[in-house]
Amino acid sequence: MKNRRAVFAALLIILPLTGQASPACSCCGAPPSAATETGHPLRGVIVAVLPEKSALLVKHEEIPGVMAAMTMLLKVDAPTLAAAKKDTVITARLLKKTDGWWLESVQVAATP
Ligand SMILES: [Cu+2]
Repeated sequence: MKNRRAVFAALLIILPLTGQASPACSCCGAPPSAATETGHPLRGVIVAVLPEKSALLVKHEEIPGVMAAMTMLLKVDAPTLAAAKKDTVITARLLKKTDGWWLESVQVAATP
């Protein structure tokens, strides 16, 4: 039953992928704390704007208790996406939703 084994192997590969269809951080597998309801303050730089994913690639600073500094995809709403520009330093609220990590209240940060 070589064929059956191949199908099983394929499922093993596909299932974890569909389980995180949204681009959550690999290091952020920890269950969200109650604090994620209101989100965590985030500061970072927009590395890329990805309209096809409704997301921004953001290089963010450490968020204590949530995740280390990293570059990751963060979903945003359409107006935020339209206004976003590469290389902009932003502050925002980071929220864990069922479909992944979102940024809300995105604002251009004052750069020193
Ligand atoms: Cu992250």
